[in-house]
Amino acid sequence: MTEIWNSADSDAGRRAVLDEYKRRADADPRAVRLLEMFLREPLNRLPLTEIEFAMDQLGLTDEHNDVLSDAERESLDRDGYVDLGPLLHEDQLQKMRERYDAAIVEEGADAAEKRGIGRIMDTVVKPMNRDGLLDPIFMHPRLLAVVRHVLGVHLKYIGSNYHCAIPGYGHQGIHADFSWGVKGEPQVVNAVWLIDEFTEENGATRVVPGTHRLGIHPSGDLVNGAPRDLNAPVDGEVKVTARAGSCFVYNAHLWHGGTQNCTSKLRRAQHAFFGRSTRPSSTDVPAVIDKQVFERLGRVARAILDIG
Ligand SMILES: O=C(O)CCC(=O)C(=O)O
Repeated sequence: MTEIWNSADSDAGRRAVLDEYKRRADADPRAVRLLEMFLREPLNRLPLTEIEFAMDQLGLTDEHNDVLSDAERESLDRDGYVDLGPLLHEDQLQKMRERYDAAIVEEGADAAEKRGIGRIMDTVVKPMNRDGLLDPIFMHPRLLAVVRHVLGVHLKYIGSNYHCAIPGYGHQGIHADFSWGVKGEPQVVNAVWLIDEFTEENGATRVVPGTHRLGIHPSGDLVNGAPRDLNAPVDGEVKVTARAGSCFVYNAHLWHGGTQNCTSKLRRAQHAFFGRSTRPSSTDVPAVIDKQVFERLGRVARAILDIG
């Protein structure tokens, strides 16, 4: 997939290489299916004028808007991520913690827990967001300003999940979230909302500044001629430590991963994912959105979710 994606700069070029690959006897049907999904006709559900309207309402039409500072844009371009600082108040955070803890109990530990990480998929479009408590997770203008800087105005929400490192767990191998094609223009931007403070000890995310510019996925990288040990520390990696309520946002080409929570408390985080309007979503939003959530959303929120 990576080879085909990187074989051309345009989708037309990639389609031509994919057509050739499909004729091969050893073509991998899963790879073909995934690439075809990506390279099909534009997959935006709403006309692009809706997201243009939303960006205008949020003051984000102009790339040089004042929702982000020049220093933040520079740090994003240079390092591949930016910490936007605390954007949620303590009372919001306390309500969110209670909401997530209750949802984990309701969904059941078996369904939610994966190797010591409590997870709930699609949080912001589920009934748990009927009152809008989680709306800032996908709608905060500062977060959307970062997404807009990386992807342009034609962006959309593609998924969200709650991610809670349980005491003793949380370590992940170093990875990039766009598993193929980390060369060229990014297709995805991800945000991590700190529902609890991230410290050196409690499983803060590690990132390797600047790796979004390497064009190499860590799983395809060699160290002294041998495949990289994805579980080992990477030269130059830093932990993103920050106050509860902060949001850090990264280009999905950036190398990063969760670290072990060495405290006796939960490390709660909420992730939100964004892609280009015309590309496929990880979540089929119209299929999973709760009717009451949908009904209370206005035109700007619906444009970001790309649902009408
Ligand atoms: O929450 C974190 O610390 C990072 C999680 C992550 O990178 C992932 O689940 O892919």
